[in-house]
Amino acid sequence: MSEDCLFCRIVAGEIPAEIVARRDGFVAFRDIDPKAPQHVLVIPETHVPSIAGTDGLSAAERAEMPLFISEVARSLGLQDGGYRVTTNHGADARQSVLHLHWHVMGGAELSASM
Ligand code: DGP
Repeated sequence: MSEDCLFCRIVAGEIPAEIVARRDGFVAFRDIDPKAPQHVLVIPETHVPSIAGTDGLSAAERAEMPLFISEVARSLGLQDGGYRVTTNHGADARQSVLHLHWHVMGGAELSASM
C-alpha cells in the first residue's frame, strides 16, 4: 500500500467507494465522475502506478486482470450490448490517479472519439 494513494486507501476501506466486485487481489468500484451509464474502475490491490508498472504485479495478477475485468463487465450486464475498457498512463493521457486502473464503461452507445 502507498499511504498517499487514493485508490490504495479505497482498497484499505479508509475512503468510501461503491464497490461492485472484489476478488483475488482486485477491486471494482464505481467511478465518482461517470462518463457512461455504467462506469466502473477495476484496480489491482497491489500498488503500481499505471500499465507501465505491470512488472510490479505477479504473473498470477497479470493473468487474472483481464479475466476479472470481463467478469465485472458481465456482472454489470454489459456483455451483450458491449463495453469499452481503457487505461491512462501519464500526462498526455490525462492520468489523474497514479494507481493502475481500468475504466470499464458501457450501458449506452459510447462516443466514437473517446
Ligand atoms: P484517470 O484520469 O484515468 O486517472 O481516472 C481517474 C478516475 O478516478 C476518474 O475517472 C475519476 C475517478 N476518481 C477520482 N477520485 C475518486 C474517488 O475518490 N472515488 C472514486 N470512486 N473515483 C474517483
